[in-house]
Amino acid sequence: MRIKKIMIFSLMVLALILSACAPATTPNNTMPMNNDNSNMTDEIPTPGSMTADNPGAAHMMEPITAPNVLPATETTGGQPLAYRDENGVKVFELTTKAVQWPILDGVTVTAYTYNGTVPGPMIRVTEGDQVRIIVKNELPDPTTIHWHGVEVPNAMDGVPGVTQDPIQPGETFTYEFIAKPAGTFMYHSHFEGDVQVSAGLYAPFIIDPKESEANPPIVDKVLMLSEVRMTDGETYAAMPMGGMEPNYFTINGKSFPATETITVKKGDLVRLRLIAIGQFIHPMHLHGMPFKIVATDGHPVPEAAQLTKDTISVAPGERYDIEFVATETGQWMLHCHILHHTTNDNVEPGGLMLMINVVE
Ligand SMILES: [Cu+2]
Repeated sequence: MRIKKIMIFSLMVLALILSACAPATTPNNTMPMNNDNSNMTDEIPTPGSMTADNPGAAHMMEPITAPNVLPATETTGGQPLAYRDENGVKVFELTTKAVQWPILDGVTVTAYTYNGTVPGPMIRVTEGDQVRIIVKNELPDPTTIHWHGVEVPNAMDGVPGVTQDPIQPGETFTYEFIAKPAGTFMYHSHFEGDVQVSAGLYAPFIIDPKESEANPPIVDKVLMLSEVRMTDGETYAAMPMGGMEPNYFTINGKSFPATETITVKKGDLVRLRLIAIGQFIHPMHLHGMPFKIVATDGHPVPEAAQLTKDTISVAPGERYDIEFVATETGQWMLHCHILHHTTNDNVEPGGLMLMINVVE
């Protein structure tokens, strides 16, 4: 009898709850959100959305341009940058400039670059080195450099309007700091980063440990992942929130089949330092052999915590060092598993793919 009363009471409560919820779920609901999306958009703009009355967004829509953009004189980005020694300080020189950068046979983008390549040249030093980087800005726009993940003094952090004034066109700025800790890092523009980074202002910054590694890899490659939009011969920064979808996807500034083929010997320990610098996440999948994640964002993963995987999602700003022993000969593909990212202007194969060629 008592159970029956509880059941009746419960049903009444349930009926009350359902009646209270009903107006929000009936098709007769007249809330403007359901009836008129355009009004809703006018009244409450989505943060970061592009509207005609959002002048701050205008730069996103414009093609990447600069006066007198010359064809690139180098063909490969991310190559080690030479330095000079000044009283024990390693001095590097960077010039920001626009070039015509081929990403593929017959496809050339207008790129903002460090020293004329995409990615810019690799700065590779040893933990504890004093480094000085002299940056000359030859772009038509101001810029700054952020040393992503490197533990620099605040004044060297490269945030315009916070830690420094922007480097104006024609100006030079000098960064100086002690390189630490060891690991896979990068440098990139921090001025209108949504445009300038997408346009090519990014490069690897590798800090080797002071003590030599117990089991160093035979092959050690940096792979920087990005995207770009090309329409009607004009280059645009890809803007995922602004309807500016990318149609080309690059590894070290090249789209497959122009990406590098990495040739290794059977038995070699291979380290790939994956860096996502665009505005999209890329789940990178290796055929044939699993790998271990040996470092995340530059920091070593203790051996007991190293996951064994064959696909690793690299989100914008992240770095993963992965290692595998090339146990099987053949052409093994490494590619993004968002399969639209393995196309060139919607044609497969392309984009974020490369071959690892394991030979005897
Ligand atoms: Cu992808």
